[in-house]
Amino acid sequence: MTDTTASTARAQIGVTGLAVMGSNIARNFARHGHTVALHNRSVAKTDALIAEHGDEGDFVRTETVDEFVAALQRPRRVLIMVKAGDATDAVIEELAAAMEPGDIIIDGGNALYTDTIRREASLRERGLHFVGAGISGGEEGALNGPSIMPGGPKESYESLGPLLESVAAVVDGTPCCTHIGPDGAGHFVKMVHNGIEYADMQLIGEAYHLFRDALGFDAAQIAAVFGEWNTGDLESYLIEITAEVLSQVDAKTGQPLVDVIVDAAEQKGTGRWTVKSALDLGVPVTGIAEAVFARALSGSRAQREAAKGLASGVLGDKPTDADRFTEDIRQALYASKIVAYAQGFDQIRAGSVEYGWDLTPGDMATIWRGGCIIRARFLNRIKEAYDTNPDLTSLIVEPYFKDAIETAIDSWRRVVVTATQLGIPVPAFSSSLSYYDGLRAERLPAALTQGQRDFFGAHTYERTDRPGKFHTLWSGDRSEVDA
Ligand code: NBP
Repeated sequence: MTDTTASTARAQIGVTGLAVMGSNIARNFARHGHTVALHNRSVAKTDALIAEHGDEGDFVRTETVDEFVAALQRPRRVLIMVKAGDATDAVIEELAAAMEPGDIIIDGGNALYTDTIRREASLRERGLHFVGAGISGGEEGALNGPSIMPGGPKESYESLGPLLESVAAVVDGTPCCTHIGPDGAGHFVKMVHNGIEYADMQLIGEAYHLFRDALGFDAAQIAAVFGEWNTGDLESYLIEITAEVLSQVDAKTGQPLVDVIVDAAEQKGTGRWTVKSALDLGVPVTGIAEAVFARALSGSRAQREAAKGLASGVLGDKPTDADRFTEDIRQALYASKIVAYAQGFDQIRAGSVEYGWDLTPGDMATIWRGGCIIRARFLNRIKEAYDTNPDLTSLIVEPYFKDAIETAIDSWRRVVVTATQLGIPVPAFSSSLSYYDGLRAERLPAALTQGQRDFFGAHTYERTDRPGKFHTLWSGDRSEVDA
Protein backbone atom coordinates (compact mmCIF):
# COMPACT_ATOMS: atom_id res chain seq x y z
CA MET A 1 0.00 0.00 0.00
CA THR A 2 1.37 3.41 -0.86
CA ASP A 3 0.39 6.52 1.04
CA THR A 4 0.85 9.55 -1.18
CA THR A 5 -0.21 12.11 1.39
CA ALA A 6 2.39 11.49 4.12
CA SER A 7 -0.05 12.90 6.66
CA THR A 8 0.98 10.73 9.62
CA ALA A 9 4.30 9.90 11.20
CA ARG A 10 4.13 6.18 10.61
CA ALA A 11 7.26 5.17 8.66
CA GLN A 12 9.90 3.15 10.53
CA ILE A 13 12.64 4.26 8.16
CA GLY A 14 13.12 6.91 5.51
CA VAL A 15 15.37 6.54 2.49
CA THR A 16 16.59 9.61 0.65
CA GLY A 17 18.54 9.14 -2.60
CA LEU A 18 16.64 6.70 -4.77
CA ALA A 19 19.19 5.85 -7.46
CA VAL A 20 20.34 2.23 -7.86
CA MET A 21 21.35 1.56 -4.26
CA GLY A 22 18.71 3.61 -2.45
CA SER A 23 15.74 2.32 -4.43
CA ASN A 24 16.80 -1.29 -3.94
CA ILE A 25 17.41 -0.98 -0.24
CA ALA A 26 14.10 0.87 0.18
CA ARG A 27 12.37 -2.05 -1.54
CA ASN A 28 14.27 -4.46 0.70
CA PHE A 29 12.97 -2.65 3.83
CA ALA A 30 9.43 -2.65 2.46
CA ARG A 31 9.56 -6.33 1.53
CA HIS A 32 10.50 -7.04 5.15
CA GLY A 33 7.31 -5.40 6.38
CA HIS A 34 8.69 -1.98 7.30
CA THR A 35 6.89 1.18 6.30
CA VAL A 36 9.36 3.21 4.23
CA ALA A 37 9.22 6.95 3.61
CA LEU A 38 10.71 7.79 0.22
CA HIS A 39 12.51 10.96 -0.83
CA ASN A 40 14.74 12.00 -3.69
CA ARG A 41 16.04 15.40 -4.78
CA SER A 42 14.19 15.05 -8.08
CA VAL A 43 10.76 13.59 -7.43
CA ALA A 44 10.76 11.64 -10.71
CA LYS A 45 12.85 8.84 -9.11
CA THR A 46 10.41 8.59 -6.20
CA ASP A 47 7.47 8.31 -8.57
CA ALA A 48 9.26 5.78 -10.76
CA LEU A 49 9.95 3.58 -7.75
CA ILE A 50 6.36 3.75 -6.60
CA ALA A 51 5.01 3.11 -10.11
CA GLU A 52 7.21 0.06 -10.64
CA HIS A 53 7.39 -1.42 -7.15
CA GLY A 54 4.75 0.29 -5.02
CA ASP A 55 2.93 -3.02 -4.58
CA GLU A 56 5.92 -4.65 -2.86
CA GLY A 57 5.21 -3.06 0.52
CA ASP A 58 4.17 0.03 2.41
CA PHE A 59 5.80 3.18 1.00
CA VAL A 60 5.14 6.80 1.91
CA ARG A 61 5.73 9.17 -1.00
CA THR A 62 7.17 12.57 -0.06
CA GLU A 63 8.40 15.52 -2.07
CA THR A 64 9.98 17.92 0.41
CA VAL A 65 12.41 17.23 3.25
CA ASP A 66 9.89 18.56 5.76
CA GLU A 67 7.24 16.15 4.47
CA PHE A 68 9.77 13.34 4.54
CA VAL A 69 10.82 13.98 8.13
CA ALA A 70 7.20 14.41 9.23
CA ALA A 71 6.37 10.95 7.85
CA LEU A 72 8.77 9.21 10.28
CA GLN A 73 8.12 7.60 13.65
CA ARG A 74 10.39 8.75 16.51
CA PRO A 75 13.24 8.44 16.97
CA ARG A 76 13.36 9.25 13.28
CA ARG A 77 15.67 7.11 11.20
CA VAL A 78 16.79 8.33 7.80
CA LEU A 79 19.10 6.44 5.47
CA ILE A 80 20.99 8.66 3.02
CA MET A 81 21.97 6.92 -0.23
CA VAL A 82 23.28 9.79 -2.34
CA LYS A 83 26.55 10.39 -4.14
CA ALA A 84 29.41 10.49 -1.62
CA GLY A 85 31.11 13.83 -0.90
CA ASP A 86 29.49 17.26 -1.15
CA ALA A 87 26.05 15.85 -1.98
CA THR A 88 26.09 13.93 1.32
CA ASP A 89 27.02 17.08 3.26
CA ALA A 90 24.22 19.01 1.56
CA VAL A 91 21.63 16.35 2.37
CA ILE A 92 22.82 15.99 5.98
CA GLU A 93 22.50 19.73 6.48
CA GLU A 94 18.95 19.82 5.13
CA LEU A 95 17.90 16.84 7.22
CA ALA A 96 19.57 18.03 10.40
CA ALA A 97 17.70 21.33 10.17
CA ALA A 98 14.39 19.45 10.08
CA MET A 99 15.17 16.74 12.64
CA GLU A 100 15.24 16.76 16.45
CA PRO A 101 17.63 15.58 19.17
CA GLY A 102 17.68 11.79 19.43
CA ASP A 103 16.90 11.28 15.73
CA ILE A 104 19.28 9.14 13.68
CA ILE A 105 20.87 9.99 10.34
CA ILE A 106 22.52 7.05 8.60
CA ASP A 107 24.90 7.59 5.69
CA GLY A 108 24.91 4.38 3.64
CA GLY A 109 27.08 5.82 0.86
CA ASN A 110 30.76 5.17 0.31
CA ALA A 111 31.98 8.03 2.48
CA LEU A 112 35.60 8.57 3.37
CA TYR A 113 35.86 7.58 7.03
CA THR A 114 37.51 10.86 8.04
CA ASP A 115 34.46 12.70 6.64
CA THR A 116 32.30 10.41 8.76
CA ILE A 117 34.35 11.23 11.87
CA ARG A 118 33.86 14.95 11.14
CA ARG A 119 30.13 14.61 10.44
CA GLU A 120 29.50 12.49 13.53
CA ALA A 121 31.22 15.03 15.80
CA SER A 122 29.30 17.91 14.32
CA LEU A 123 25.88 16.21 14.54
CA ARG A 124 26.58 14.96 18.06
CA GLU A 125 26.94 18.59 19.13
CA ARG A 126 23.44 19.16 17.77
CA GLY A 127 22.04 16.17 19.70
CA LEU A 128 21.61 14.01 16.59
CA HIS A 129 22.96 10.51 16.13
CA PHE A 130 25.02 9.99 13.01
CA VAL A 131 25.73 6.48 11.78
CA GLY A 132 28.23 5.98 8.95
CA ALA A 133 27.24 2.60 7.55
CA GLY A 134 29.28 0.81 4.92
CA ILE A 135 26.97 -1.18 2.66
CA SER A 136 28.37 -3.77 0.29
CA GLY A 137 26.78 -6.02 -2.27
CA GLY A 138 25.92 -3.62 -5.09
CA GLU A 139 22.45 -3.45 -6.55
CA GLU A 140 21.60 -7.10 -6.04
CA GLY A 141 22.81 -7.10 -2.42
CA ALA A 142 20.88 -3.94 -1.62
CA LEU A 143 17.67 -5.62 -2.76
CA ASN A 144 18.17 -9.14 -1.45
CA GLY A 145 20.46 -8.69 1.56
CA PRO A 146 23.70 -6.71 1.71
CA SER A 147 26.51 -6.84 4.22
CA ILE A 148 26.09 -3.78 6.44
CA MET A 149 28.86 -2.19 8.51
CA PRO A 150 27.31 0.50 10.73
CA GLY A 151 29.48 2.70 12.92
CA GLY A 152 28.39 5.54 15.17
CA PRO A 153 27.08 5.68 18.73
CA LYS A 154 26.38 2.30 20.29
CA GLU A 155 23.06 3.49 21.75
CA SER A 156 21.69 4.31 18.30
CA TYR A 157 22.33 0.70 17.28
CA GLU A 158 19.82 -0.43 19.89
CA SER A 159 16.97 1.09 17.90
CA LEU A 160 18.58 0.82 14.48
CA GLY A 161 20.26 -2.58 14.69
CA PRO A 162 17.14 -4.78 14.46
CA LEU A 163 15.94 -2.78 11.46
CA LEU A 164 19.27 -3.09 9.59
CA GLU A 165 19.73 -6.72 10.58
CA SER A 166 16.28 -7.55 9.21
CA VAL A 167 17.35 -6.57 5.67
CA ALA A 168 20.96 -7.81 5.76
CA ALA A 169 22.18 -11.08 4.26
CA VAL A 170 22.08 -14.03 6.66
CA VAL A 171 24.70 -16.80 6.92
CA ASP A 172 24.18 -19.77 9.27
CA GLY A 173 21.39 -17.84 10.99
CA THR A 174 23.64 -14.83 11.68
CA PRO A 175 22.86 -11.48 10.00
CA CYS A 176 25.72 -9.91 8.05
CA CYS A 177 25.39 -6.72 10.08
CA THR A 178 26.75 -5.72 13.45
CA HIS A 179 27.73 -2.54 15.25
CA ILE A 180 31.33 -1.99 14.14
CA GLY A 181 32.48 0.81 16.45
CA PRO A 182 32.27 4.57 17.04
CA ASP A 183 32.15 7.42 14.47
CA GLY A 184 34.06 6.46 11.29
CA ALA A 185 34.65 2.78 12.14
CA GLY A 186 31.94 1.44 9.81
CA HIS A 187 33.14 3.37 6.78
CA PHE A 188 36.78 2.55 7.59
CA VAL A 189 35.99 -1.15 7.62
CA LYS A 190 33.98 -0.83 4.39
CA MET A 191 36.97 0.95 2.83
CA VAL A 192 39.31 -1.91 3.79
CA HIS A 193 36.70 -4.37 2.47
CA ASN A 194 36.89 -2.59 -0.88
CA GLY A 195 40.70 -2.62 -0.76
CA ILE A 196 40.64 -6.39 -0.25
CA GLU A 197 38.16 -6.59 -3.13
CA TYR A 198 40.71 -4.79 -5.34
CA ALA A 199 43.44 -7.26 -4.36
CA ASP A 200 41.15 -10.25 -4.88
CA MET A 201 40.16 -9.03 -8.35
CA GLN A 202 43.77 -8.33 -9.33
CA LEU A 203 44.84 -11.82 -8.24
CA ILE A 204 42.05 -13.35 -10.30
CA GLY A 205 43.13 -11.16 -13.20
CA GLU A 206 46.71 -12.39 -12.93
CA ALA A 207 45.52 -16.00 -12.90
CA TYR A 208 43.47 -15.28 -16.04
CA HIS A 209 46.51 -13.65 -17.69
CA LEU A 210 48.63 -16.74 -17.01
CA PHE A 211 45.99 -19.08 -18.40
CA ARG A 212 45.71 -16.95 -21.50
CA ASP A 213 49.38 -16.23 -22.20
CA ALA A 214 51.32 -19.02 -20.49
CA LEU A 215 48.94 -21.89 -21.26
CA GLY A 216 47.20 -20.47 -24.35
CA PHE A 217 43.69 -21.18 -23.02
CA ASP A 218 40.75 -19.39 -24.60
CA ALA A 219 38.10 -17.58 -22.55
CA ALA A 220 35.72 -20.56 -22.49
CA GLN A 221 38.47 -22.88 -21.22
CA ILE A 222 39.41 -20.40 -18.51
CA ALA A 223 35.75 -19.98 -17.57
CA ALA A 224 35.55 -23.74 -17.07
CA VAL A 225 38.57 -23.69 -14.73
CA PHE A 226 37.08 -20.88 -12.62
CA GLY A 227 33.75 -22.71 -12.58
CA GLU A 228 35.55 -25.77 -11.23
CA TRP A 229 37.46 -23.74 -8.65
CA ASN A 230 34.20 -22.33 -7.41
CA THR A 231 33.35 -25.75 -5.99
CA GLY A 232 36.43 -25.84 -3.73
CA ASP A 233 38.33 -23.72 -1.20
CA LEU A 234 38.27 -20.73 -3.56
CA GLU A 235 34.47 -20.70 -3.74
CA SER A 236 33.42 -17.07 -3.73
CA TYR A 237 31.25 -14.50 -5.44
CA LEU A 238 34.20 -13.05 -7.37
CA ILE A 239 35.32 -16.46 -8.71
CA GLU A 240 31.71 -17.22 -9.64
CA ILE A 241 31.22 -14.00 -11.60
CA THR A 242 34.65 -14.42 -13.23
CA ALA A 243 33.41 -17.67 -14.79
CA GLU A 244 30.26 -15.87 -15.93
CA VAL A 245 32.09 -12.90 -17.46
CA LEU A 246 34.53 -15.20 -19.26
CA SER A 247 31.63 -17.26 -20.64
CA GLN A 248 29.85 -14.27 -22.11
CA VAL A 249 29.92 -14.10 -25.91
CA ASP A 250 29.67 -10.72 -27.62
CA ALA A 251 26.53 -10.62 -29.77
CA LYS A 252 28.07 -8.25 -32.31
CA THR A 253 31.32 -10.06 -33.06
CA GLY A 254 30.68 -13.58 -31.83
CA GLN A 255 33.92 -13.34 -29.81
CA PRO A 256 34.22 -13.76 -26.05
CA LEU A 257 33.10 -10.44 -24.55
CA VAL A 258 36.31 -10.20 -22.48
CA ASP A 259 38.30 -10.11 -25.73
CA VAL A 260 36.50 -7.02 -26.99
CA ILE A 261 36.52 -5.03 -23.72
CA VAL A 262 39.27 -2.35 -23.58
CA ASP A 263 41.96 -3.47 -21.13
CA ALA A 264 42.05 -0.27 -19.05
CA ALA A 265 40.58 -0.68 -15.55
CA GLU A 266 38.88 2.24 -13.88
CA GLN A 267 38.47 2.94 -10.19
CA LYS A 268 36.17 5.03 -8.06
CA GLY A 269 38.63 5.65 -5.24
CA THR A 270 38.02 3.34 -2.29
CA GLY A 271 41.10 1.21 -3.13
CA ARG A 272 43.21 4.34 -3.31
CA TRP A 273 41.80 5.50 0.05
CA THR A 274 42.71 2.15 1.58
CA VAL A 275 46.31 2.47 0.44
CA LYS A 276 46.60 6.11 1.53
CA SER A 277 45.27 5.17 4.97
CA ALA A 278 47.62 2.18 5.14
CA LEU A 279 50.55 4.45 4.34
CA ASP A 280 49.55 6.77 7.17
CA LEU A 281 49.10 3.85 9.55
CA GLY A 282 52.38 2.21 8.43
CA VAL A 283 50.68 -1.06 7.48
CA PRO A 284 52.18 -2.88 4.47
CA VAL A 285 49.10 -3.68 2.39
CA THR A 286 51.24 -4.68 -0.58
CA GLY A 287 48.58 -6.76 -2.37
CA ILE A 288 46.01 -3.96 -2.23
CA ALA A 289 48.57 -1.34 -3.29
CA GLU A 290 49.71 -3.44 -6.25
CA ALA A 291 46.09 -3.89 -7.29
CA VAL A 292 45.48 -0.13 -7.22
CA PHE A 293 48.69 0.52 -9.16
CA ALA A 294 47.92 -2.25 -11.67
CA ARG A 295 44.63 -0.52 -12.49
CA ALA A 296 46.48 2.78 -12.84
CA LEU A 297 49.08 1.16 -15.11
CA SER A 298 46.40 -0.40 -17.28
CA GLY A 299 44.85 3.05 -17.67
CA SER A 300 48.18 4.75 -18.55
CA ARG A 301 47.35 4.60 -22.23
CA ALA A 302 50.01 7.01 -23.50
CA GLN A 303 52.81 5.25 -21.64
CA ARG A 304 51.58 1.84 -22.71
CA GLU A 305 51.41 2.93 -26.33
CA ALA A 306 54.94 4.35 -26.13
CA ALA A 307 56.34 1.25 -24.42
CA LYS A 308 54.61 -1.34 -26.59
CA GLY A 309 57.18 -3.65 -28.16
CA LEU A 310 60.06 -2.79 -25.83
CA ALA A 311 62.59 -5.58 -25.39
CA SER A 312 61.49 -8.54 -23.29
CA GLY A 313 64.91 -10.16 -23.13
CA VAL A 314 65.17 -13.89 -23.68
CA LEU A 315 61.95 -15.50 -22.53
CA GLY A 316 61.63 -18.91 -20.92
CA ASP A 317 59.62 -21.90 -22.10
CA LYS A 318 55.91 -22.16 -21.54
CA PRO A 319 54.73 -24.84 -19.10
CA THR A 320 54.17 -28.16 -20.85
CA ASP A 321 52.00 -29.79 -18.21
CA ALA A 322 48.81 -27.70 -18.28
CA ASP A 323 47.12 -29.61 -15.44
CA ARG A 324 50.09 -29.17 -13.16
CA PHE A 325 50.44 -25.47 -13.93
CA THR A 326 46.68 -24.97 -13.46
CA GLU A 327 47.01 -26.43 -9.97
CA ASP A 328 50.08 -24.21 -9.37
CA ILE A 329 48.01 -21.14 -10.29
CA ARG A 330 45.19 -22.26 -7.99
CA GLN A 331 47.62 -22.63 -5.10
CA ALA A 332 49.30 -19.29 -5.86
CA LEU A 333 45.91 -17.61 -5.93
CA TYR A 334 44.86 -19.12 -2.62
CA ALA A 335 48.12 -18.25 -0.85
CA SER A 336 48.14 -14.69 -2.23
CA LYS A 337 44.53 -14.28 -1.20
CA ILE A 338 45.43 -15.29 2.36
CA VAL A 339 48.11 -12.59 2.32
CA ALA A 340 45.68 -9.94 1.01
CA TYR A 341 43.19 -10.69 3.78
CA ALA A 342 45.94 -10.88 6.40
CA GLN A 343 47.07 -7.40 5.34
CA GLY A 344 43.52 -6.03 5.34
CA PHE A 345 42.89 -7.39 8.85
CA ASP A 346 46.20 -5.86 9.99
CA GLN A 347 44.99 -2.52 8.70
CA ILE A 348 41.71 -2.89 10.60
CA ARG A 349 43.63 -3.58 13.79
CA ALA A 350 45.95 -0.61 13.21
CA GLY A 351 43.00 1.69 12.45
CA SER A 352 41.28 0.51 15.60
CA VAL A 353 44.32 1.41 17.71
CA GLU A 354 44.89 4.75 15.95
CA TYR A 355 41.29 5.92 16.38
CA GLY A 356 40.52 4.14 19.67
CA TRP A 357 37.67 2.15 18.13
CA ASP A 358 38.19 -1.17 19.95
CA LEU A 359 37.20 -3.16 16.84
CA THR A 360 36.74 -6.92 16.90
CA PRO A 361 38.34 -8.27 13.68
CA GLY A 362 36.38 -11.53 13.94
CA ASP A 363 33.16 -9.50 13.49
CA MET A 364 34.28 -8.48 10.01
CA ALA A 365 34.96 -12.09 9.05
CA THR A 366 31.45 -12.92 10.24
CA ILE A 367 29.57 -10.17 8.42
CA TRP A 368 31.60 -10.46 5.20
CA ARG A 369 30.53 -14.09 4.75
CA GLY A 370 27.36 -13.06 2.94
CA GLY A 371 25.91 -10.16 0.98
CA CYS A 372 29.15 -8.43 0.08
CA ILE A 373 31.39 -8.56 -2.97
CA ILE A 374 34.21 -10.43 -1.18
CA ARG A 375 31.90 -13.08 0.28
CA ALA A 376 33.65 -16.41 0.17
CA ARG A 377 33.81 -19.83 1.77
CA PHE A 378 37.25 -18.77 2.95
CA LEU A 379 35.70 -16.19 5.34
CA ASN A 380 34.39 -19.06 7.48
CA ARG A 381 38.01 -20.05 8.07
CA ILE A 382 38.94 -16.50 9.04
CA LYS A 383 35.96 -16.33 11.41
CA GLU A 384 37.05 -19.63 13.02
CA ALA A 385 40.60 -18.31 13.33
CA TYR A 386 39.42 -15.20 15.21
CA ASP A 387 36.92 -17.22 17.27
CA THR A 388 39.83 -19.39 18.44
CA ASN A 389 42.21 -16.49 18.98
CA PRO A 390 40.70 -12.98 18.98
CA ASP A 391 44.19 -11.47 19.37
CA LEU A 392 45.69 -13.22 16.36
CA THR A 393 48.96 -11.48 15.35
CA SER A 394 48.56 -12.32 11.67
CA LEU A 395 46.34 -14.66 9.71
CA ILE A 396 49.38 -16.26 8.11
CA VAL A 397 50.53 -17.75 11.42
CA GLU A 398 47.16 -19.26 12.30
CA PRO A 399 47.40 -23.08 11.91
CA TYR A 400 44.87 -23.51 9.07
CA PHE A 401 46.33 -20.72 6.94
CA LYS A 402 49.90 -21.60 7.86
CA ASP A 403 49.27 -25.14 6.57
CA ALA A 404 47.51 -23.83 3.46
CA ILE A 405 50.50 -21.63 2.59
CA GLU A 406 52.96 -24.44 3.30
CA THR A 407 50.99 -26.63 0.90
CA ALA A 408 50.95 -23.84 -1.70
CA ILE A 409 54.46 -22.46 -1.37
CA ASP A 410 56.24 -24.50 -4.06
CA SER A 411 53.46 -23.85 -6.57
CA TRP A 412 53.44 -20.18 -5.63
CA ARG A 413 57.17 -19.84 -6.33
CA ARG A 414 56.84 -21.75 -9.63
CA VAL A 415 54.07 -19.42 -10.76
CA VAL A 416 56.05 -16.27 -9.96
CA VAL A 417 59.23 -17.65 -11.58
CA THR A 418 57.40 -18.87 -14.68
CA ALA A 419 55.51 -15.61 -15.08
CA THR A 420 58.77 -13.66 -14.75
CA GLN A 421 60.52 -15.87 -17.30
CA LEU A 422 57.63 -15.44 -19.72
CA GLY A 423 57.41 -11.66 -19.23
CA ILE A 424 53.89 -11.84 -17.78
CA PRO A 425 53.31 -9.23 -15.06
CA VAL A 426 52.11 -10.68 -11.76
CA PRO A 427 52.50 -7.78 -9.33
CA ALA A 428 50.06 -9.09 -6.75
CA PHE A 429 51.22 -12.73 -6.84
CA SER A 430 54.86 -11.69 -6.58
CA SER A 431 54.48 -8.92 -4.01
CA SER A 432 52.39 -11.23 -1.82
CA LEU A 433 55.10 -13.87 -2.01
CA SER A 434 57.74 -11.26 -1.14
CA TYR A 435 55.59 -10.11 1.79
CA TYR A 436 55.42 -13.69 3.04
CA ASP A 437 59.17 -14.18 2.56
CA GLY A 438 59.77 -10.84 4.27
CA LEU A 439 57.73 -11.75 7.34
CA ARG A 440 59.25 -15.20 7.70
CA ALA A 441 62.87 -14.03 7.21
CA GLU A 442 65.38 -14.47 10.04
CA ARG A 443 67.28 -11.31 9.04
CA LEU A 444 66.12 -8.55 6.73
CA PRO A 445 68.37 -6.03 4.96
CA ALA A 446 66.76 -3.37 7.14
CA ALA A 447 69.89 -3.56 9.31
CA LEU A 448 71.83 -2.03 6.41
CA THR A 449 69.09 0.58 5.93
CA GLN A 450 69.48 1.58 9.57
CA GLY A 451 73.25 1.82 9.13
CA GLN A 452 72.81 4.07 6.09
CA ARG A 453 70.28 6.26 7.91
CA ASP A 454 72.66 6.62 10.81
CA PHE A 455 75.51 7.47 8.39
CA PHE A 456 73.80 10.31 6.54
CA GLY A 457 71.35 11.56 9.13
CA ALA A 458 72.51 10.38 12.58
CA HIS A 459 69.16 8.64 12.88
CA THR A 460 70.57 6.04 15.33
CA TYR A 461 70.00 2.28 15.45
CA GLU A 462 69.31 -0.49 17.94
CA ARG A 463 71.74 -3.37 18.50
CA THR A 464 70.97 -7.08 18.54
CA ASP A 465 73.08 -7.65 21.67
CA ARG A 466 72.02 -4.91 24.07
CA PRO A 467 69.14 -2.49 24.63
CA GLY A 468 69.24 1.21 23.82
CA LYS A 469 69.80 3.49 20.83
CA PHE A 470 73.24 3.99 19.34
CA HIS A 471 75.05 6.19 16.86
CA THR A 472 78.39 5.68 15.10
CA LEU A 473 80.56 8.78 14.70
CA TRP A 474 80.82 8.22 10.94
CA SER A 475 82.63 11.46 10.15
CA GLY A 476 84.82 11.21 13.27
CA ASP A 477 86.76 8.25 14.58
CA ARG A 478 83.86 5.85 13.83
CA SER A 479 83.49 4.82 17.41
CA GLU A 480 80.00 4.12 18.73
CA VAL A 481 78.19 6.28 21.27
CA ASP A 482 74.94 5.94 23.16
CA ALA A 483 72.30 8.06 21.48
P1 NBP B 1 24.85 7.70 -7.09
O1 NBP B 1 26.13 7.66 -6.35
O2 NBP B 1 24.87 7.66 -8.56
O3 NBP B 1 24.06 9.03 -6.63
C1 NBP B 1 22.82 9.38 -7.20
C2 NBP B 1 21.87 9.89 -6.13
O4 NBP B 1 22.44 11.03 -5.46
C3 NBP B 1 20.57 10.38 -6.75
O5 NBP B 1 19.51 10.04 -5.87
C4 NBP B 1 20.77 11.89 -6.82
O6 NBP B 1 19.58 12.61 -6.86
C5 NBP B 1 21.49 12.11 -5.52
N1 NBP B 1 22.17 13.41 -5.43
C6 NBP B 1 23.23 13.90 -6.08
BR1 NBP B 1 24.12 13.04 -7.41
N2 NBP B 1 23.59 15.13 -5.71
C7 NBP B 1 22.68 15.47 -4.77
C8 NBP B 1 22.51 16.63 -3.98
N3 NBP B 1 23.34 17.66 -4.07
N4 NBP B 1 21.47 16.66 -3.13
C9 NBP B 1 20.62 15.61 -3.03
N5 NBP B 1 20.77 14.46 -3.72
C10 NBP B 1 21.77 14.40 -4.59
O7 NBP B 1 23.85 6.56 -6.55
P2 NBP B 1 24.15 5.00 -6.24
O8 NBP B 1 24.99 4.36 -7.27
O9 NBP B 1 22.80 4.43 -5.92
O10 NBP B 1 25.01 5.04 -4.90
C11 NBP B 1 24.53 5.67 -3.71
C12 NBP B 1 25.64 5.63 -2.66
O11 NBP B 1 25.94 4.26 -2.37
C13 NBP B 1 26.95 6.26 -3.13
O12 NBP B 1 27.57 6.88 -2.04
C14 NBP B 1 27.77 5.07 -3.57
O13 NBP B 1 29.16 5.30 -3.47
C15 NBP B 1 27.32 4.02 -2.58
N6 NBP B 1 27.46 2.62 -3.02
C16 NBP B 1 27.18 2.27 -4.29
C17 NBP B 1 27.31 0.94 -4.69
C18 NBP B 1 26.97 0.53 -6.08
O14 NBP B 1 27.18 -0.67 -6.40
N7 NBP B 1 26.47 1.41 -6.93
C19 NBP B 1 27.68 -0.03 -3.75
C20 NBP B 1 27.91 0.35 -2.45
C21 NBP B 1 27.80 1.68 -2.09
P3 NBP B 1 18.89 12.99 -8.27
O15 NBP B 1 18.13 11.76 -8.67
O16 NBP B 1 18.01 14.13 -7.95
O17 NBP B 1 20.00 13.33 -9.23
